[in-house]
Amino acid sequence: MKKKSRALIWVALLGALAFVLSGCLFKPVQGGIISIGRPYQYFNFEVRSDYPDSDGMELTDGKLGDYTSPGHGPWVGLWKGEEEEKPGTIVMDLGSSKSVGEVRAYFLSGSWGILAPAKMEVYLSDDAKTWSGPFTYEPGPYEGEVGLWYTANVEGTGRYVKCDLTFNGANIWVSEIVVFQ
Ligand SMILES: [Ca+2]
Repeated sequence: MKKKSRALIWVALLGALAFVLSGCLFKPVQGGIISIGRPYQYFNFEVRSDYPDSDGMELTDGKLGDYTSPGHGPWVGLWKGEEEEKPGTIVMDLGSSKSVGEVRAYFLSGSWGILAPAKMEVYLSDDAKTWSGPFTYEPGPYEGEVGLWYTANVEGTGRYVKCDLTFNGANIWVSEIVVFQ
């Protein structure tokens, strides 16, 4: 009996947390956000030790960096990986196969000589081997110190969401990746 009520309390707490996180940070579109708290991995990136992804969850925690003082915001700084000519890649695991309608990512551009990516290409997969896509976003012209949302319109289903980010310089600074159903 005790175990059961303890489990119920945990379910209630987690439910409340999920509600607060999904409700107050972004305005959901379509079927809502399905990426908050989801794990992800970096490929062909070297995470900067001075701007680390400290808990390995900064890209799905709902917090955005402040582009006017980049040193103090929740930014993850990414150097080019070993294959310098290729994009850097982030692969998120949604936990199960889900329909995906949109993927957004928030980048720093213009501060400290850091430029947002030249483009973002999104792919979906159920096994992290065979990918559908790309669903591509290429930014228009921009100037000044800005935080930029890149938005790829996606149509498909998958458990894994892959973002290929083409460098526009030596660094990419990213603060959040949001997947909408
Ligand atoms: Ca974040």
